[in-house]
Amino acid sequence: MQTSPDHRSGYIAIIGKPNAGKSTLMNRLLGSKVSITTHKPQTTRHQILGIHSEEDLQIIFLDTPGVIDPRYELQKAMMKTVDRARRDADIILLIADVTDYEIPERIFRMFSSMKGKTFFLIINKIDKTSDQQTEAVAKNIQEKFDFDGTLFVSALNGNGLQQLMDTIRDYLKPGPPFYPKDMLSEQPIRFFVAEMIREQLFLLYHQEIPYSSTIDIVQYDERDDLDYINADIIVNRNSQKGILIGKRGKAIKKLGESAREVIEDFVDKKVYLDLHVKVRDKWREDPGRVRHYGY
Ligand SMILES: Nc1nc2c(ncn2[C@@H]2O[C@H](COP(=O)(O)OP(=O)(O)OP(=O)(O)O)[C@@H](O)[C@H]2O)c(=O)[nH]1
Ligand SMILES: [Mg+2]
Repeated sequence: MQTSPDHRSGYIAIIGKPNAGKSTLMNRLLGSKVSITTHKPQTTRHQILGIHSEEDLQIIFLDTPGVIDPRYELQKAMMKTVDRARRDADIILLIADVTDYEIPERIFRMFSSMKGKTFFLIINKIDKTSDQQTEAVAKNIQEKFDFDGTLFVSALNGNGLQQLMDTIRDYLKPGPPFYPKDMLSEQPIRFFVAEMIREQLFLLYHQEIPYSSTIDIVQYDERDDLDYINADIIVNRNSQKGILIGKRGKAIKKLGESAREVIEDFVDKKVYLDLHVKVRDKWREDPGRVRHYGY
């Protein structure tokens, strides 16, 4: 592909605490829902690529899991993902929720050396508080890092996002497009389907259930009349199986129905979703299993 010498491109990592609104922000900047979002922390577990292309530029966003001190293997893999995105990025957006702005020690350590990278502070959720409070929070965080700039946004209602896009454009360096211009993300359909099931699982179940589960797409058949999807819900302990299924299968039926609706919307086709619960004892503590399930 011939590209003009004026073409610009760059990788933009979106990093911050769980629930800061990283995935919501990326989706909103792209104008498409690429990354799942819920009100629960630690929704994102992978690096989710979101590609924004124009004729003479390409911005590759890297949405990342929220930064935490990892307690088990799955969380360790999630933190490796954040670190990889940080290394790969040209520009880093540190996202801070204006109502929950304490910066954990781990983030300080991560950004102690930022040579050659552009670093922006993004204060998110400004719809939730006063300008005065927002300014105070920004000042507090600015004292701790050397930012190239600070922007105030609401990923939810879109305030400040045009300015953020313009700022990113200004900082892009000359470079080729790394992906075809009509591409929005890189993972295959089955990845997004697993994520959509996991999103519904996060929304419908409580306490440790979302954090103990992962989705394994066993079969994905694109048939003429519908897509047939066979997926396993993997849980960490035997006692969680009953909770997932619920009394007379009510809970899993509800999960299946809501996930199917979201998937049908995504593939724009009828879907048959076959869900089964499997116990894989302590899978999230086991490096081999964590890798096996795609983390
Ligand atoms: N009021 C308000 N809520 C927001 C805003 N941005 C995100 N949220 C909400 O914050 C919650 C978390 O959003 P996510 O985008 O999933 O957050 P995240 O940083 O990706 O979280 P993890 O993937 O868990 O690390 C959701 O309920 C969003 O609707 C905002 O600008 N204003
Ligand atoms: Mg997220």
